[in-house]
Amino acid sequence: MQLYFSPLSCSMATRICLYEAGVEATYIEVDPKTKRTHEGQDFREVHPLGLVPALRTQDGDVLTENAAILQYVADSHPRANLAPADSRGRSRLHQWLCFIGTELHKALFMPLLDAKAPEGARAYALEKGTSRLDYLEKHLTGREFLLDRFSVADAYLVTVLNWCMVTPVDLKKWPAISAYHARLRTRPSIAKAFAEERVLYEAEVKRHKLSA
Ligand SMILES: N[C@@H](CCC(=O)N[C@@H](CS)C(=O)NCC(=O)O)C(=O)O
Repeated sequence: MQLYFSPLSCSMATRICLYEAGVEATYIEVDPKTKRTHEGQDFREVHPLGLVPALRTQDGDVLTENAAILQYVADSHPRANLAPADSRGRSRLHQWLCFIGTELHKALFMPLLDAKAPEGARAYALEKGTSRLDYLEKHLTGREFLLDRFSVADAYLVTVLNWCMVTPVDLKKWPAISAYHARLRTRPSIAKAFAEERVLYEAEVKRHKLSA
């Protein structure tokens, strides 16, 4: 398997799940500005939108979209128990993957992370995001994970919550989310993925500064 990723972006959720499942994979870094890999390949030849993650599976198929890739990793490694097997549990998983992808990742964090977003878009995202975080806070109160056990949705959520470090979303206002985030960051697969990608992220920032 080959995972196209950019450091500390949403693709880190897939790396976490591959570590959880003990899968040997090749990690191909994509520069989010140039859309090129270190080998100089134009990533848009792999995914025309230039969005990570993209996963090339063993049979050569390219899968895109976090929700699809994460469930593919879970389904192809059932022993890792990263997704419920029953249809009711799977629907709940799907519910949380959609919530994270649409309400948090895209609606809340993307305008905050995008240097080109107008100020009004950031204020709007922050204001709307409050009710989403309140909702998540209520759900996580008294719970260890989003579902009954660790799942691919937790890998996605912790990845997205990391972006609070570089945006005005202050998790102190949501103690259950804050505690969940701090707890999950100590999970070995997550700590390893974060430490590795942080080094790559710092190198990426340096590269961008030099080329500016
Ligand atoms: N709907 C896509 C969104 C993926 C996405 O937004 N990826 C970001 C990184 S977190 C990206 O590649 N951004 C680069 C860009 O917007 O050009 C998914 O869920 O996989």
